[in-house]
Amino acid sequence: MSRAVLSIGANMGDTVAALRAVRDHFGDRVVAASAVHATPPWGPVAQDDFDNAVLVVEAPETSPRDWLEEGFACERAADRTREVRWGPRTLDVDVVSVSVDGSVVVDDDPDLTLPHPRAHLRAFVLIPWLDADPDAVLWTPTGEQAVADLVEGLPADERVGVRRRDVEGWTVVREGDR
Ligand code: PH2
Ligand code: MG
Ligand code: MG
Repeated sequence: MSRAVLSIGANMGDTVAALRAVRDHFGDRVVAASAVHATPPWGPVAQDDFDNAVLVVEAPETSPRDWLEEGFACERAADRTREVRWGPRTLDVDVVSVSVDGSVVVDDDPDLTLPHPRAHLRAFVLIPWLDADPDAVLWTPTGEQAVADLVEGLPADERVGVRRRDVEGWTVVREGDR
């Protein structure tokens, strides 16, 4: 079984519709879904707040590359353009981590570095991920770390900036709830 943690985000156009389209695309492969969280833009570009969420998806045979390609297909369907690095976008689908048959995939491929090399630093990834899976663990170069501990270690101002939203028709599914 292949299992991927996807961080999805948008800050242009109908952001919730874009996130919903990703969820619909993965359909019953979605085994956990966080609430939508409003998050201040991280990075050097001044831009609107994002809506971010985390989906955990599972399928018997899907490779890490296939998960990424499906994310790109969702981005294309949302008319995603790549004009400015870290800039505004209609949809971003990032593969945070993949495990196959319970073993985490570690790969320094520059096209798909796994686990995502900056995930452990980003409140907009970690807080929604914890919402979807309270027992989540992230492999880092210094060892496995509970996502709960990584969230604890975030600067307080980054943590409080991430606000859980109550979005009509968006059901939160916690890992293990199914
Ligand atoms: N994505 C970026 C750059 N900055 N900030 C937030 N809050 N959420 C994002 O998804 C995000 C960002 C580039 O991928
Ligand atoms: Mg991104
Ligand atoms: Mg991306």
